[in-house]
Amino acid sequence: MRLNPAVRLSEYFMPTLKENPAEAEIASHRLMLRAGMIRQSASGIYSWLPMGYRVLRKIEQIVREEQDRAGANEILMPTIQSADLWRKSGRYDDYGKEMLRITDRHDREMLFGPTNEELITDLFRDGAVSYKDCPQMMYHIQWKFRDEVRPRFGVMRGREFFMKDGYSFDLTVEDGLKSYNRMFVSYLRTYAKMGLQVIPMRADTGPIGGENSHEFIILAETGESEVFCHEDFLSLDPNAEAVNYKGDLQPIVDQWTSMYAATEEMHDEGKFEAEVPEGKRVSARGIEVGHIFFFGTKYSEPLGAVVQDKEGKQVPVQMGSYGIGVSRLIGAIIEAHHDENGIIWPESVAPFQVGIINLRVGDDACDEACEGMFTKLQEAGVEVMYDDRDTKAGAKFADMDLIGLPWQIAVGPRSLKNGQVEVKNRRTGEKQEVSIEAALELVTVS
Ligand code: 5CA
Repeated sequence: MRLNPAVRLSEYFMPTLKENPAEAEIASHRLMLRAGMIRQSASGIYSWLPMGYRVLRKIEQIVREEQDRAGANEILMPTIQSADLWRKSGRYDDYGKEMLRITDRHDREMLFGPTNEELITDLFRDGAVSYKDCPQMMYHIQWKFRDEVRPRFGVMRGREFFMKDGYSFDLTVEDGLKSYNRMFVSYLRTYAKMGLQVIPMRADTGPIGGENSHEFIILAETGESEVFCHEDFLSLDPNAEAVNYKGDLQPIVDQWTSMYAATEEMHDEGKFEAEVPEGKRVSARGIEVGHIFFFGTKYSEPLGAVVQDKEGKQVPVQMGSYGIGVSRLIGAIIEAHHDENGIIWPESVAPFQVGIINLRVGDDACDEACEGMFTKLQEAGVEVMYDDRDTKAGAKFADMDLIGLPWQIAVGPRSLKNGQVEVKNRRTGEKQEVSIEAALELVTVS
């Protein structure tokens, strides 16, 4: 997947808003609307405009790379599913009103998938024969629909949302828990790559089911869940680069599960007080950006997903499922990285690394300097957005801060007379007047 490496704002569709939209209650929702990333088309259903879609793709790609690295195989299942399989697992009725049910022209009952345990179990049942087909892990990144009672906070709690859902198939419980650990560790890597400090918390399994489950939580005042954990999680380093999936992952999982961390549903105040010293007790709000489950044979048994074991016996496979809220992550990242002027993207998910601001479009020297840098940055493989619109300087600076690219290079006639341009680091706010060459060097090297 290759994203367009360079765009001119005069040709880009980025309808930014000066005012805060009244319907947006939290920063990420406000900023995504203001930066022209998304537009609501119906309650909890959004269109993704060029800037928003670009970030969605970047996050999706990080998720994909980390799933591949952990040994999962990518597939694509449909959004529309037949009700039959869901009757077999017993979830057709259990899921209730959250499931969007559809009838086709032949009066067959269909549904827009809220998740895919049934479908993938059926696929595995159909193709797997013996213990040699285990272990197996597959994932897909696909739109889901849940008719949430209260869609809110923009992409945070949508009705249509983009999810990575992965599934593991193992012969024994022991192996199943190894797969669970593998995903656990790959999640630490995934979120760290996006600039998020995530905390795995013991969690309730809800309609997915099973005994063993963790939610991956980002602390944020605007989070929807109440959570409790040891303060030391906030400085625990996932040391993402060091993970080697060939080795034993248990020590890493142990390190990340030895301290108290639980969502509201699983919280035990007595245990919390006994295990965590008073000054270290964090009770806060959090955003759930991922959720993993080990549920054994809950689906394989009713759906007949059995394989022959080494003794020739037919046994149902041990399964887990692993979700990441890809579209929700955009909201979570913005909640963690913004200021009063706008978004501050971590480099790994920034739509572009550099924004060039031409402060005097039509001035030969300014145009030439900007065009030159625009070309050079492309040649250096740096993703760049060039604000070549014929609008006021103030509006251009405000838009560039709002969309939060890591680096800005402003080019105006006065400084340019001395061969200088202004480079600004969006995160620190630090500005430097430097030569064009030095500016290119600064934004390319970092
Ligand atoms: N089948 C399992 C794991 S693949 C599953 O569906 N788990 S889940 O229900 O917890 O969803 C996985 C992730 O999707 C959640 O952790 C959350 O980050 C995201 N998510 C769930 N509901 C929504 C929603 N309404 N809007 C945006 N993201 C959501």
